[in-house]
Amino acid sequence: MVVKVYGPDFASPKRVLVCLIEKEVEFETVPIDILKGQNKDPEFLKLQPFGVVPVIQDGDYTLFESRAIMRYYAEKYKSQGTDLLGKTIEERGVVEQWLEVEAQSYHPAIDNLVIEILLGRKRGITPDAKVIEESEKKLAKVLDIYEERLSKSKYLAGDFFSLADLSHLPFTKYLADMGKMYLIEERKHVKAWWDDISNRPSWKKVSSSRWPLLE
Ligand SMILES: N[C@@H](CCC(=O)N[C@@H](CS)C(=O)NCC(=O)O)C(=O)O
Repeated sequence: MVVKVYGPDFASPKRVLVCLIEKEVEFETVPIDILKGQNKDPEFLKLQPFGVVPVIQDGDYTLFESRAIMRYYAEKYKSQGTDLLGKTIEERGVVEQWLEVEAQSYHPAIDNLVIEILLGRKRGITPDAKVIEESEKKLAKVLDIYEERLSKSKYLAGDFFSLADLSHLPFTKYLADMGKMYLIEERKHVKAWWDDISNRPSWKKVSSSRWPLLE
């Protein structure tokens, strides 16, 4: 059964695409243009009641929330492709810890910048300088902690690439689109980590696809 991934051109679905490629799971994509409001169509809302992408369909199994989908496939195909969860329950715990850090601390700060700068530009709204400044400060604080962590291990959860690293890929790419890559580059270990994970063939393949926010 080929997995269907809805909304491939947006950042959150890209987490899922990278995960499926790493796990060597066959998939097809279903375009959903959120800029045209297709994510609020009644048919789409039957699959994803919150009206956001991604959602996957795997036969008659439907799942939404990008990180939940990644966890599902990383577990379902544990011994196929890249092991993204760690070998022991302790390693798994650390993967989960950094996945939560990404979701609760890293992502919200970048998301605010994306809303103000990229979406604002797209919609012709002047960005709120105060929100930008505060979000950037929050992100810098998180990255200082990453710098410390990555001075001790190659990847966030240890010496293996995991879902915790993968989950950072799509939104960190937005920093480049916003001219804010210095936040990564001025931290030696964070930069080495980013250079490593962003050069994985899975991410290169996914990130070279269409990127509608900047059209
Ligand atoms: N927590 C959700 C967030 C999904 C999300 O916000 N997706 C964005 C695209 S990256 C979206 O569909 N936005 C449309 C909207 O907010 O109307 C996940 O990780 O799946």
